Amino acid sequence: MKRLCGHRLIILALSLLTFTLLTAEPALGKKIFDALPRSTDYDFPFYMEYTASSILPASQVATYAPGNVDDEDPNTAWVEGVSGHGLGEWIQVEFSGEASEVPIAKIGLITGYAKGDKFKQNNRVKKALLVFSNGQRIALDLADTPKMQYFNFEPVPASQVRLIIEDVYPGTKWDDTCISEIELHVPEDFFFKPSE
Ligand SMILES: [Ca+2]
Repeated sequence: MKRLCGHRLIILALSLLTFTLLTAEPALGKKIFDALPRSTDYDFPFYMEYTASSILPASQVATYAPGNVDDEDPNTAWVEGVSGHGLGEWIQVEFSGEASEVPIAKIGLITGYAKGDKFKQNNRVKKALLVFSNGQRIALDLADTPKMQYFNFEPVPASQVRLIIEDVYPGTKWDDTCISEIELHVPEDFFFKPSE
């Protein structure tokens, strides 16, 4: 499902985002939503769509779709759906609409299924590779924690960002690799411009 990021949604989400930013580490860059225009004079349709190479079938109590990484709820997660650790499986986000290419300067990740005991019971990502639409690659080493982890880098202009699972911390109960949240940030001085 595409997530529409028009200004009306942005205003509604502003208080939540502000709280998130205040409680996070001092930010280099700002979340993509905070960079969107908030004027009511124009619409600025901008879409982010998460897809994945595989998805664990839904259980009776939860779904494991890729969009779960973008709901600001650490209790929901994308879970890969192949047998084994899921090495090589990926989740990606694609931008479209009025701004189809965005400079990404920072990524925040909550690895694993950050819902109580499920964190240790399932695999957490230990090493990941980011592959941007311009071909640039950035390797990430993740700590084994259910807290948000941030990675800063020189801004990469991208219409798509793919995160590939390269290594995991094995779960005690299940062999499924999970990611609960992904945040993407643009440079501090970046602001989307409305179309003419
Ligand atoms: Ca989530």
